[in-house]
Amino acid sequence: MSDFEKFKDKLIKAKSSQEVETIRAEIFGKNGLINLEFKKIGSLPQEDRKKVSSEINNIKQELTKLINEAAAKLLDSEINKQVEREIDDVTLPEKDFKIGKIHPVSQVIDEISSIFSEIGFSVEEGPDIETEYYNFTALNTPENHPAKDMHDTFYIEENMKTLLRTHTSPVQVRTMLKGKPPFKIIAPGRTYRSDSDQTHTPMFHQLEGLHIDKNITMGHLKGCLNYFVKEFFEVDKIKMRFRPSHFPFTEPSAEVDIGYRIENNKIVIGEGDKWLEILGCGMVHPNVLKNSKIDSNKYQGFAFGIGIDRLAMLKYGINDLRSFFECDYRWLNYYGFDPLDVPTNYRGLSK
Ligand code: 2NL
Repeated sequence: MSDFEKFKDKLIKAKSSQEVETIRAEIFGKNGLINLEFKKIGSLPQEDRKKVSSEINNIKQELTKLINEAAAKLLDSEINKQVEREIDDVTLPEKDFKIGKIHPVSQVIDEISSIFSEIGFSVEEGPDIETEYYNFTALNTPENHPAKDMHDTFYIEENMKTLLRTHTSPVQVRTMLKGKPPFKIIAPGRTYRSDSDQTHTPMFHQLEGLHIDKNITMGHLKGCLNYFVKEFFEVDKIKMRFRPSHFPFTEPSAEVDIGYRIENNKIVIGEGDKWLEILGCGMVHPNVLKNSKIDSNKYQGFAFGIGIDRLAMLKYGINDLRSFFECDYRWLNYYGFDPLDVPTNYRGLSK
């Protein structure tokens, strides 16, 4: 039976599992090779029928085996090729979240955002590259202020009109100019100053807060910061003091210290007879309100600024600031947080 050899050859040359299935139909279908051969038996002499039908049965078995083998082989390589193609399919649902950690700075920004969102603050962001106007002038910083010095600020252009923001306050000015009071916002982000030693890096993180409304007082500021510090350090009571200070953008201005003591070589926050400075704050200066198109006779409010990196070091016992930005994978693996454990107030921030 030459047809048998022809199909065998076709099977060997088949390039896809679908091609094999077409051949299977040509052999075993209603009008396929096998049925046609069986039909021919009726016209054969009686004595040949048994021999020929047993021959056809043998061919049938052999072809079945060949078809199944060819189909399995081709299907296998087709699946492998598909898996290879889909390995980079970013739309597939992720199953293994164990790879990668959240940097302590990101963790602390998420924690602080969660704390302030609980009392009605929303998060605002703005550009890292700022103009001299939004970074200094709008914030009531005098033309000859030392912060504006080339030694402290990274200027981008020779004419000193564009710079890397030295704080996130310009975000708040931009937000106030965009909308109408009241405002209740926080602005976390990267900030830059030309400073590099044991305790300063040229890029660092800051979070500022602003609450503008009718009849906002320093009492609100104290209550708000007291709530924040207690939530952040996850303690019930906190020793706190407001020390008079000076910033161009607030009047009056204060720096906030919290009480602490050292116990078994570890820091205990909230009690003790030592003081630690953690933030600066004050009532927004009328000139800043004016520059933000807010009527200072109707509205006033408080603002504060917190250094995130130092706060992260304090809470999570990290003693070298520069290690934050070295991108050492072992360090991140040790100090980093699980991406699935999003901080929320009610569940506990650092759980
Ligand atoms: C510090 C001091 C401070 C502000 C930041 C601010 C922002 C606007 C208006 C008024 Cl739009 N003030 N921000 C106020 C007081 C202090 O930061 O030592 N930060 C680490």
